[in-house]
Amino acid sequence: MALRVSKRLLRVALLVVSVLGIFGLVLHTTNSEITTYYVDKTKELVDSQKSWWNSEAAKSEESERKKAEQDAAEGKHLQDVELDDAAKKLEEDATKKLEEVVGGEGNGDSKTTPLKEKEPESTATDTKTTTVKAAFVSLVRNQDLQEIVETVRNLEDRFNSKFHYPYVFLNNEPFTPEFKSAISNVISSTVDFGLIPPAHWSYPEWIDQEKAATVRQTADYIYGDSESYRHMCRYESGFFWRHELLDKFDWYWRVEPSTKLHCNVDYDVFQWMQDNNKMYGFTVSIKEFESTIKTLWSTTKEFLDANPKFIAKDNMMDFISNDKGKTYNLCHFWSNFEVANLNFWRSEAYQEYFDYLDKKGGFFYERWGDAPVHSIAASLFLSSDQVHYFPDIGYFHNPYNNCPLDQSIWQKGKCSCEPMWDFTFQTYSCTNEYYDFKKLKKPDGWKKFRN
Ligand SMILES: Nc1nc2c(ncn2[C@@H]2O[C@H](COP(=O)(O)OP(=O)(O)O)[C@@H](O)[C@H]2O)c(=O)[nH]1
Ligand SMILES: [Mg+2]
Repeated sequence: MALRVSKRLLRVALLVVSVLGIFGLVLHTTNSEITTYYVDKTKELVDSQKSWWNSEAAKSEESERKKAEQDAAEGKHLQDVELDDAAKKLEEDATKKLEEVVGGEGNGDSKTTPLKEKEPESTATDTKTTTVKAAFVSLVRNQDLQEIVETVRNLEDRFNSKFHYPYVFLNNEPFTPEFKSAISNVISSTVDFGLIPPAHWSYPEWIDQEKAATVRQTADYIYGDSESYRHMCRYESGFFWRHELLDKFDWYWRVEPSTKLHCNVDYDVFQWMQDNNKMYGFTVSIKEFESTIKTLWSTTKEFLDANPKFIAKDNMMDFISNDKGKTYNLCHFWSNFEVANLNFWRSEAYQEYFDYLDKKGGFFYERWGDAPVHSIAASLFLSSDQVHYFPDIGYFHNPYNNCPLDQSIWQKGKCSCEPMWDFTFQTYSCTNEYYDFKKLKKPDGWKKFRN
Protein backbone atom coordinates (compact mmCIF):
# COMPACT_ATOMS: atom_id res chain seq x y z
CA MET A 1 0.00 0.00 0.00
CA ALA A 2 2.83 2.40 0.84
CA LEU A 3 4.23 1.96 -2.67
CA ARG A 4 0.92 2.77 -4.35
CA VAL A 5 0.49 5.93 -2.27
CA SER A 6 3.94 7.16 -3.23
CA LYS A 7 3.26 6.61 -6.96
CA ARG A 8 0.22 8.88 -6.75
CA LEU A 9 2.16 11.48 -4.81
CA LEU A 10 4.90 11.40 -7.45
CA ARG A 11 2.47 11.99 -10.25
CA VAL A 12 0.80 14.91 -8.45
CA ALA A 13 4.19 16.36 -7.54
CA LEU A 14 5.34 16.05 -11.15
CA LEU A 15 2.25 17.87 -12.35
CA VAL A 16 2.70 20.71 -9.84
CA VAL A 17 6.39 21.08 -10.65
CA SER A 18 5.64 21.16 -14.40
CA VAL A 19 2.92 23.81 -14.05
CA LEU A 20 5.08 25.99 -11.80
CA GLY A 21 8.04 25.61 -14.19
CA ILE A 22 5.95 26.65 -17.20
CA PHE A 23 4.52 29.68 -15.42
CA GLY A 24 8.03 30.59 -14.35
CA LEU A 25 9.22 30.44 -17.91
CA VAL A 26 6.26 32.54 -19.13
CA LEU A 27 7.07 35.20 -16.56
CA HIS A 28 10.72 35.27 -17.48
CA THR A 29 10.43 35.43 -21.29
CA THR A 30 9.03 37.85 -23.75
CA ASN A 31 9.10 35.40 -26.61
CA SER A 32 5.43 34.79 -27.45
CA GLU A 33 6.29 31.74 -29.47
CA ILE A 34 7.90 30.11 -26.56
CA THR A 35 4.96 31.16 -24.36
CA THR A 36 2.47 29.56 -26.73
CA TYR A 37 4.58 26.39 -26.92
CA TYR A 38 4.64 25.89 -23.18
CA VAL A 39 0.98 26.78 -22.68
CA ASP A 40 0.10 24.10 -25.18
CA LYS A 41 2.43 21.57 -23.55
CA THR A 42 0.92 22.30 -20.10
CA LYS A 43 -2.56 21.73 -21.44
CA GLU A 44 -1.43 18.44 -23.00
CA LEU A 45 0.08 17.31 -19.71
CA VAL A 46 -2.98 18.22 -17.67
CA ASP A 47 -5.20 16.44 -20.19
CA SER A 48 -3.07 13.28 -20.06
CA GLN A 49 -3.22 13.29 -16.24
CA LYS A 50 -6.98 13.78 -16.40
CA SER A 51 -7.37 10.84 -18.72
CA TRP A 52 -5.22 8.62 -16.41
CA TRP A 53 -7.39 9.52 -13.38
CA ASN A 54 -10.42 8.40 -15.37
CA SER A 55 -8.83 5.15 -16.62
CA GLU A 56 -9.90 1.65 -15.32
CA ALA A 57 -6.41 0.97 -13.93
CA ALA A 58 -6.57 4.09 -11.80
CA LYS A 59 -10.05 3.23 -10.58
CA SER A 60 -9.04 -0.31 -9.57
CA GLU A 61 -5.90 0.91 -7.83
CA GLU A 62 -7.89 3.48 -5.91
CA SER A 63 -10.50 0.95 -4.78
CA GLU A 64 -7.72 -1.39 -3.58
CA ARG A 65 -6.18 1.46 -1.64
CA LYS A 66 -9.50 2.34 -0.03
CA LYS A 67 -10.09 -1.31 1.03
CA ALA A 68 -6.62 -1.52 2.53
CA GLU A 69 -7.24 1.68 4.45
CA GLN A 70 -10.51 0.31 5.76
CA ASP A 71 -8.86 -3.02 6.84
CA ALA A 72 -6.14 -1.09 8.58
CA ALA A 73 -8.71 1.01 10.40
CA GLU A 74 -10.38 -2.22 11.61
CA GLY A 75 -6.99 -3.58 12.78
CA LYS A 76 -6.89 -6.25 10.08
CA HIS A 77 -3.62 -5.86 8.24
CA LEU A 78 -3.08 -8.30 5.45
CA GLN A 79 -0.23 -10.07 7.25
CA ASP A 80 -2.24 -10.39 10.45
CA VAL A 81 -5.03 -12.07 8.59
CA GLU A 82 -2.56 -14.70 7.35
CA LEU A 83 -1.16 -15.24 10.90
CA ASP A 84 -4.66 -15.60 12.28
CA ASP A 85 -5.22 -18.47 9.88
CA ALA A 86 -1.95 -20.21 10.83
CA ALA A 87 -2.73 -19.83 14.51
CA LYS A 88 -6.19 -21.24 13.93
CA LYS A 89 -4.70 -24.28 12.20
CA LEU A 90 -2.21 -24.81 15.03
CA GLU A 91 -4.99 -24.60 17.57
CA GLU A 92 -7.06 -27.12 15.61
CA ASP A 93 -4.10 -29.54 15.38
CA ALA A 94 -3.30 -29.20 19.09
CA THR A 95 -6.92 -29.87 20.05
CA LYS A 96 -6.95 -32.94 17.79
CA LYS A 97 -3.72 -34.27 19.39
CA LEU A 98 -4.98 -33.64 22.91
CA GLU A 99 -8.16 -35.55 22.12
CA GLU A 100 -6.11 -38.48 20.77
CA VAL A 101 -4.03 -38.63 23.98
CA VAL A 102 -6.88 -38.11 26.40
CA GLY A 103 -9.45 -40.00 24.39
CA GLY A 104 -12.61 -38.22 23.44
CA GLU A 105 -14.19 -34.88 23.91
CA GLY A 106 -14.60 -33.04 27.10
CA ASN A 107 -14.31 -29.74 28.82
CA GLY A 108 -10.93 -28.17 29.69
CA ASP A 109 -10.73 -29.92 33.08
CA SER A 110 -11.32 -33.43 31.88
CA LYS A 111 -8.71 -32.93 29.15
CA THR A 112 -5.90 -31.89 31.48
CA THR A 113 -6.58 -34.07 34.53
CA PRO A 114 -5.95 -37.50 32.96
CA LEU A 115 -2.72 -36.16 31.42
CA LYS A 116 -1.38 -35.32 34.88
CA GLU A 117 -2.43 -38.71 36.23
CA LYS A 118 -0.65 -40.46 33.38
CA GLU A 119 2.81 -39.30 34.50
CA PRO A 120 3.14 -41.51 37.63
CA GLU A 121 1.79 -44.41 35.58
CA SER A 122 4.57 -44.15 33.03
CA THR A 123 7.09 -43.81 35.88
CA ALA A 124 5.75 -46.98 37.45
CA THR A 125 6.05 -48.78 34.13
CA ASP A 126 9.70 -47.70 33.84
CA THR A 127 10.41 -48.93 37.35
CA LYS A 128 8.84 -52.29 36.54
CA THR A 129 11.33 -52.85 33.73
CA THR A 130 13.86 -53.78 36.44
CA THR A 131 13.49 -56.62 38.90
CA VAL A 132 15.84 -54.95 41.37
CA LYS A 133 14.15 -53.99 44.63
CA ALA A 134 16.02 -50.84 45.48
CA ALA A 135 15.55 -47.41 47.03
CA PHE A 136 17.41 -44.28 48.00
CA VAL A 137 17.57 -44.00 51.77
CA SER A 138 18.22 -40.77 53.57
CA LEU A 139 18.41 -40.13 57.29
CA VAL A 140 17.74 -36.45 57.65
CA ARG A 141 16.33 -33.69 59.88
CA ASN A 142 13.59 -31.25 58.99
CA GLN A 143 16.03 -28.36 59.22
CA ASP A 144 18.17 -29.93 56.46
CA LEU A 145 15.37 -29.44 53.96
CA GLN A 146 17.08 -26.98 51.63
CA GLU A 147 20.29 -29.03 51.50
CA ILE A 148 18.55 -32.36 50.88
CA VAL A 149 16.26 -30.88 48.21
CA GLU A 150 19.32 -29.64 46.31
CA THR A 151 20.99 -33.03 46.68
CA VAL A 152 17.93 -34.97 45.57
CA ARG A 153 17.35 -32.68 42.59
CA ASN A 154 20.97 -33.25 41.53
CA LEU A 155 20.55 -37.01 42.01
CA GLU A 156 17.46 -36.89 39.82
CA ASP A 157 19.24 -34.91 37.10
CA ARG A 158 22.34 -37.10 37.10
CA PHE A 159 20.72 -40.53 37.59
CA ASN A 160 17.21 -41.10 38.74
CA SER A 161 15.27 -39.22 36.07
CA LYS A 162 16.31 -42.22 33.91
CA PHE A 163 15.48 -44.99 36.41
CA HIS A 164 12.82 -43.72 38.84
CA TYR A 165 13.87 -45.60 41.96
CA PRO A 166 11.80 -44.73 45.03
CA TYR A 167 12.99 -42.83 48.08
CA VAL A 168 12.73 -43.50 51.79
CA PHE A 169 13.36 -40.64 54.21
CA LEU A 170 13.91 -41.47 57.85
CA ASN A 171 13.87 -39.16 60.86
CA ASN A 172 13.82 -39.43 64.64
CA GLU A 173 11.14 -36.70 64.56
CA PRO A 174 8.05 -36.54 62.32
CA PHE A 175 8.69 -34.91 58.96
CA THR A 176 6.85 -31.64 58.49
CA PRO A 177 4.27 -31.19 55.70
CA GLU A 178 6.66 -28.62 54.15
CA PHE A 179 9.46 -31.20 54.07
CA LYS A 180 7.26 -33.82 52.42
CA SER A 181 5.87 -31.43 49.87
CA ALA A 182 9.28 -30.00 48.90
CA ILE A 183 10.75 -33.48 48.37
CA SER A 184 7.75 -34.74 46.42
CA ASN A 185 8.08 -31.71 44.19
CA VAL A 186 11.56 -32.59 42.89
CA ILE A 187 11.48 -36.37 42.40
CA SER A 188 10.41 -38.57 39.49
CA SER A 189 9.35 -41.53 41.61
CA THR A 190 7.50 -42.46 44.76
CA VAL A 191 8.57 -41.62 48.31
CA ASP A 192 7.93 -42.81 51.87
CA PHE A 193 8.61 -40.78 54.99
CA GLY A 194 9.34 -42.85 58.07
CA LEU A 195 9.55 -42.15 61.77
CA ILE A 196 12.31 -43.99 63.60
CA PRO A 197 10.99 -46.09 66.50
CA PRO A 198 12.27 -44.55 69.81
CA ALA A 199 13.88 -47.89 70.74
CA HIS A 200 16.25 -47.45 67.76
CA TRP A 201 17.29 -43.92 68.74
CA SER A 202 17.83 -44.04 72.50
CA TYR A 203 20.13 -45.49 75.13
CA PRO A 204 20.00 -49.26 75.60
CA GLU A 205 19.45 -50.19 79.22
CA TRP A 206 23.05 -51.41 79.72
CA ILE A 207 24.56 -47.98 78.89
CA ASP A 208 25.74 -45.85 81.79
CA GLN A 209 24.42 -42.46 80.66
CA GLU A 210 26.45 -40.52 83.21
CA LYS A 211 29.63 -42.08 81.93
CA ALA A 212 28.56 -41.23 78.36
CA ALA A 213 27.88 -37.59 79.38
CA THR A 214 31.30 -37.31 81.00
CA VAL A 215 32.94 -38.59 77.81
CA ARG A 216 31.13 -35.92 75.80
CA GLN A 217 32.41 -33.18 78.11
CA THR A 218 36.03 -34.15 77.65
CA ALA A 219 36.20 -35.56 74.11
CA ASP A 220 38.44 -33.38 71.95
CA TYR A 221 37.58 -34.78 68.50
CA ILE A 222 35.01 -33.76 65.88
CA TYR A 223 31.42 -34.26 67.14
CA GLY A 224 33.00 -35.34 70.45
CA ASP A 225 30.46 -33.33 72.46
CA SER A 226 27.43 -34.38 70.41
CA GLU A 227 24.89 -36.81 71.81
CA SER A 228 22.70 -36.86 68.67
CA TYR A 229 25.71 -37.67 66.44
CA ARG A 230 26.32 -40.78 68.53
CA HIS A 231 22.67 -41.87 68.18
CA MET A 232 22.99 -41.24 64.46
CA CYS A 233 26.13 -43.40 64.13
CA ARG A 234 24.57 -46.19 66.14
CA TYR A 235 21.37 -45.97 64.08
CA GLU A 236 23.23 -46.11 60.75
CA SER A 237 25.26 -49.05 62.03
CA GLY A 238 22.56 -51.19 63.52
CA PHE A 239 19.04 -50.03 62.73
CA PHE A 240 18.28 -48.23 59.48
CA TRP A 241 18.10 -51.55 57.63
CA ARG A 242 15.55 -52.79 60.20
CA HIS A 243 13.10 -49.98 59.47
CA GLU A 244 9.83 -51.49 58.24
CA LEU A 245 9.79 -49.17 55.21
CA LEU A 246 12.90 -50.97 53.95
CA ASP A 247 11.48 -54.47 54.38
CA LYS A 248 10.44 -54.66 50.73
CA PHE A 249 13.89 -53.68 49.39
CA ASP A 250 17.13 -55.58 48.81
CA TRP A 251 19.26 -52.61 47.80
CA TYR A 252 19.78 -49.06 48.97
CA TRP A 253 21.74 -46.00 47.94
CA ARG A 254 22.50 -43.77 50.90
CA VAL A 255 21.91 -40.08 50.34
CA GLU A 256 23.09 -37.31 52.64
CA PRO A 257 22.19 -33.61 52.51
CA SER A 258 24.75 -31.29 50.87
CA THR A 259 26.27 -34.09 48.80
CA LYS A 260 26.48 -33.97 45.02
CA LEU A 261 26.99 -36.24 42.03
CA HIS A 262 29.49 -34.67 39.64
CA CYS A 263 28.82 -36.93 36.66
CA ASN A 264 25.92 -38.38 34.70
CA VAL A 265 25.31 -41.99 35.65
CA ASP A 266 23.64 -43.51 32.61
CA TYR A 267 23.45 -47.15 33.65
CA ASP A 268 21.28 -48.77 36.31
CA VAL A 269 23.69 -48.96 39.23
CA PHE A 270 21.50 -51.31 41.29
CA GLN A 271 20.99 -53.67 38.36
CA TRP A 272 24.72 -53.64 37.73
CA MET A 273 25.49 -54.46 41.38
CA GLN A 274 23.00 -57.32 41.32
CA ASP A 275 24.14 -58.70 37.96
CA ASN A 276 27.79 -58.59 39.04
CA ASN A 277 27.30 -60.23 42.41
CA LYS A 278 28.39 -57.14 44.36
CA MET A 279 27.20 -56.40 47.88
CA TYR A 280 28.87 -53.11 48.82
CA GLY A 281 29.89 -50.14 46.66
CA PHE A 282 31.73 -46.94 47.57
CA THR A 283 33.21 -43.83 45.98
CA VAL A 284 35.49 -42.38 48.66
CA SER A 285 37.65 -44.03 51.31
CA ILE A 286 39.52 -42.29 54.09
CA LYS A 287 41.34 -42.82 57.40
CA GLU A 288 39.40 -42.53 60.65
CA PHE A 289 40.38 -40.31 63.59
CA GLU A 290 41.95 -42.84 65.93
CA SER A 291 40.75 -41.10 69.08
CA THR A 292 37.09 -41.78 68.11
CA ILE A 293 37.56 -45.56 67.96
CA LYS A 294 40.18 -46.38 70.59
CA THR A 295 38.80 -49.85 71.40
CA LEU A 296 36.91 -50.68 68.19
CA TRP A 297 39.62 -52.93 66.78
CA SER A 298 40.32 -54.81 70.01
CA THR A 299 36.56 -55.37 70.40
CA THR A 300 36.35 -56.56 66.79
CA LYS A 301 39.20 -59.01 67.35
CA GLU A 302 37.43 -60.42 70.39
CA PHE A 303 34.36 -60.97 68.24
CA LEU A 304 36.37 -62.56 65.42
CA ASP A 305 38.16 -64.87 67.84
CA ALA A 306 34.81 -66.06 69.13
CA ASN A 307 33.22 -66.25 65.66
CA PRO A 308 35.85 -67.25 63.09
CA LYS A 309 33.11 -68.82 60.94
CA PHE A 310 31.98 -65.36 59.81
CA ILE A 311 35.29 -64.41 58.24
CA ALA A 312 35.08 -64.74 54.45
CA LYS A 313 37.70 -66.79 52.67
CA ASP A 314 38.79 -64.09 50.21
CA ASN A 315 38.34 -61.21 52.63
CA MET A 316 39.95 -57.78 52.56
CA MET A 317 41.84 -57.94 55.84
CA ASP A 318 44.95 -56.67 54.03
CA PHE A 319 43.08 -53.54 53.00
CA ILE A 320 42.13 -52.60 56.58
CA SER A 321 45.24 -53.88 58.33
CA ASN A 322 48.92 -53.55 57.44
CA ASP A 323 50.01 -56.32 59.81
CA LYS A 324 47.67 -59.23 59.06
CA GLY A 325 45.04 -58.07 61.54
CA LYS A 326 47.15 -57.18 64.52
CA THR A 327 46.21 -53.53 64.21
CA TYR A 328 43.62 -51.54 62.26
CA ASN A 329 45.07 -49.08 59.73
CA LEU A 330 42.00 -46.80 60.09
CA CYS A 331 40.98 -47.21 56.43
CA HIS A 332 37.25 -47.17 55.82
CA PHE A 333 34.74 -46.56 53.08
CA TRP A 334 33.15 -43.15 53.54
CA SER A 335 29.63 -44.27 54.35
CA ASN A 336 27.86 -41.00 53.51
CA PHE A 337 27.74 -42.61 50.05
CA GLU A 338 26.91 -46.29 49.89
CA VAL A 339 25.22 -48.49 47.34
CA ALA A 340 24.81 -51.80 49.10
CA ASN A 341 22.70 -54.85 49.67
CA LEU A 342 20.47 -54.66 52.77
CA ASN A 343 20.69 -58.41 53.18
CA PHE A 344 24.31 -58.04 54.15
CA TRP A 345 23.32 -56.01 57.24
CA ARG A 346 20.47 -58.46 57.84
CA SER A 347 22.90 -61.40 57.79
CA GLU A 348 23.69 -63.37 60.94
CA ALA A 349 27.33 -62.32 60.76
CA TYR A 350 26.63 -58.62 60.73
CA GLN A 351 23.77 -58.69 63.22
CA GLU A 352 25.88 -60.60 65.72
CA TYR A 353 28.84 -58.31 65.12
CA PHE A 354 26.70 -55.20 65.67
CA ASP A 355 25.10 -56.63 68.81
CA TYR A 356 28.55 -57.46 70.18
CA LEU A 357 29.82 -53.93 69.54
CA ASP A 358 26.64 -52.38 70.90
CA LYS A 359 26.91 -54.30 74.17
CA LYS A 360 30.44 -52.94 74.65
CA GLY A 361 29.02 -49.38 74.56
CA GLY A 362 31.62 -47.82 72.25
CA PHE A 363 28.97 -45.89 70.32
CA PHE A 364 28.47 -43.81 73.49
CA TYR A 365 31.67 -44.19 75.55
CA GLU A 366 33.78 -43.41 72.50
CA ARG A 367 32.34 -42.17 69.23
CA TRP A 368 32.37 -45.19 66.97
CA GLY A 369 31.29 -44.19 63.51
CA ASP A 370 29.06 -46.22 61.24
CA ALA A 371 31.70 -45.86 58.51
CA PRO A 372 34.46 -47.91 60.21
CA VAL A 373 31.86 -50.37 61.55
CA HIS A 374 30.36 -50.96 58.07
CA SER A 375 33.78 -51.07 56.48
CA ILE A 376 35.34 -53.54 58.86
CA ALA A 377 32.31 -55.83 58.45
CA ALA A 378 32.30 -55.54 54.63
CA SER A 379 36.06 -56.15 54.50
CA LEU A 380 35.92 -59.26 56.68
CA PHE A 381 32.52 -60.91 56.10
CA LEU A 382 32.38 -60.40 52.33
CA SER A 383 34.73 -61.80 49.75
CA SER A 384 36.79 -59.05 48.16
CA ASP A 385 35.11 -59.36 44.75
CA GLN A 386 31.77 -58.44 46.38
CA VAL A 387 33.11 -54.99 47.20
CA HIS A 388 33.12 -52.44 44.42
CA TYR A 389 34.74 -49.07 43.94
CA PHE A 390 32.82 -46.78 41.55
CA PRO A 391 35.40 -44.94 39.44
CA ASP A 392 32.59 -43.34 37.43
CA ILE A 393 30.34 -41.77 40.07
CA GLY A 394 31.90 -38.38 40.65
CA TYR A 395 30.85 -37.45 44.15
CA PHE A 396 31.19 -34.66 46.67
CA HIS A 397 30.73 -34.61 50.43
CA ASN A 398 32.39 -31.78 52.22
CA PRO A 399 35.38 -31.46 52.09
CA TYR A 400 36.35 -34.16 49.58
CA ASN A 401 35.62 -34.93 45.96
CA ASN A 402 35.78 -38.00 43.86
CA CYS A 403 36.39 -36.52 40.41
CA PRO A 404 37.32 -39.09 37.73
CA LEU A 405 40.90 -38.71 36.56
CA ASP A 406 40.18 -40.94 33.60
CA GLN A 407 39.51 -38.50 30.75
CA SER A 408 37.09 -40.81 28.92
CA ILE A 409 34.98 -41.31 32.07
CA TRP A 410 35.07 -37.58 32.81
CA GLN A 411 33.92 -36.73 29.29
CA LYS A 412 31.30 -39.45 28.95
CA GLY A 413 29.77 -38.50 32.30
CA LYS A 414 29.82 -34.77 31.50
CA CYS A 415 31.39 -34.34 34.92
CA SER A 416 31.17 -30.87 36.41
CA CYS A 417 34.26 -31.19 38.60
CA GLU A 418 37.95 -30.52 38.06
CA PRO A 419 40.08 -33.72 38.17
CA MET A 420 42.71 -31.76 40.10
CA TRP A 421 40.20 -31.65 43.00
CA ASP A 422 40.16 -35.45 43.20
CA PHE A 423 40.79 -36.99 46.61
CA THR A 424 41.13 -40.59 45.44
CA PHE A 425 44.92 -40.73 45.29
CA GLN A 426 45.72 -38.21 47.99
CA THR A 427 47.62 -39.61 50.95
CA TYR A 428 44.77 -39.23 53.46
CA SER A 429 42.55 -41.36 51.20
CA CYS A 430 42.81 -45.16 51.23
CA THR A 431 41.69 -45.72 47.65
CA ASN A 432 45.27 -45.90 46.40
CA GLU A 433 45.74 -48.83 48.79
CA TYR A 434 42.45 -50.28 47.55
CA TYR A 435 43.75 -50.15 43.95
CA ASP A 436 46.93 -51.89 45.08
CA PHE A 437 45.02 -54.50 47.04
CA LYS A 438 42.74 -55.27 44.09
CA LYS A 439 45.56 -54.92 41.56
CA LEU A 440 43.53 -52.38 39.58
CA LYS A 441 45.03 -50.21 36.84
CA LYS A 442 45.34 -46.65 38.09
CA PRO A 443 44.33 -43.76 35.85
CA ASP A 444 46.98 -41.57 34.21
CA GLY A 445 48.10 -38.75 36.47
CA TRP A 446 47.42 -40.47 39.80
CA LYS A 447 51.05 -40.06 40.92
CA LYS A 448 50.93 -36.30 41.09
CA PHE A 449 48.54 -36.60 44.10
CA ARG A 450 51.10 -38.47 46.20
CA ASN A 451 52.74 -35.51 47.88
N1 LIG B 1 17.07 -37.36 61.64
C1 LIG B 1 18.31 -37.04 62.00
N2 LIG B 1 19.31 -37.17 61.12
C2 LIG B 1 20.56 -36.84 61.51
C3 LIG B 1 20.85 -36.37 62.80
N3 LIG B 1 22.17 -36.12 62.89
C4 LIG B 1 22.68 -36.42 61.68
N4 LIG B 1 21.71 -36.86 60.84
C5 LIG B 1 21.86 -37.34 59.46
O1 LIG B 1 22.89 -38.30 59.50
C6 LIG B 1 23.75 -38.17 58.39
C7 LIG B 1 25.17 -37.84 58.87
O2 LIG B 1 25.17 -36.61 59.53
P1 LIG B 1 26.16 -35.45 59.14
O3 LIG B 1 25.83 -34.29 60.00
O4 LIG B 1 26.13 -35.24 57.68
O5 LIG B 1 27.53 -36.06 59.61
P2 LIG B 1 28.94 -36.08 58.85
O6 LIG B 1 28.69 -36.38 57.42
O7 LIG B 1 29.70 -37.16 59.55
O8 LIG B 1 29.55 -34.72 59.06
C8 LIG B 1 23.14 -37.10 57.52
O9 LIG B 1 22.30 -37.73 56.58
C9 LIG B 1 22.33 -36.28 58.47
O10 LIG B 1 21.23 -35.69 57.83
C10 LIG B 1 19.75 -36.24 63.73
O11 LIG B 1 19.91 -35.87 64.89
N5 LIG B 1 18.52 -36.61 63.27
MG1 LIG C 1 27.35 -35.64 56.07
